[in-house]
Amino acid sequence: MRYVKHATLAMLLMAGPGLAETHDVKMYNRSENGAMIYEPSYLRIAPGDTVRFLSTQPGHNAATIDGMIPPGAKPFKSRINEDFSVTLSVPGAYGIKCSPHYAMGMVMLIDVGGRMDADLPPDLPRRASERFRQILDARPDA
Ligand SMILES: [Cu+2]
Repeated sequence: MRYVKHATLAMLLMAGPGLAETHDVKMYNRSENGAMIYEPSYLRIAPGDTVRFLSTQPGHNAATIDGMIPPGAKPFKSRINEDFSVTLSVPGAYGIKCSPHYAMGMVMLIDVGGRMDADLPPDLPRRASERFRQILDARPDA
């Protein structure tokens, strides 16, 4: 009986909003890691966490890439030069692009809920595909 009570409390705590985190992503024309780049370019977060895209340098946005969000997840697209927050609850891999700099390879990957192997669609711009491969290879447990 006592165990059940504690398990219920633990479940309530895990489901509560108090433990959800916010992760900042800065959008740069140039950082020490390259040009047209999200910092960081890879995030692993828990379902229900929020990602906040910061317009650190002007000219960028954050939008989901068609075919690179999990089934049931909602696409989003922020406005250029806008700080934008989105809460991601559906587990899976989210490919994010900067609309004006997609062809220049300004993309990032958000893994919600654990290690997900992102399938790269075959029709990505070449430089976006290259950066995704770098991101995938550089993951902590790649
Ligand atoms: Cu950009």
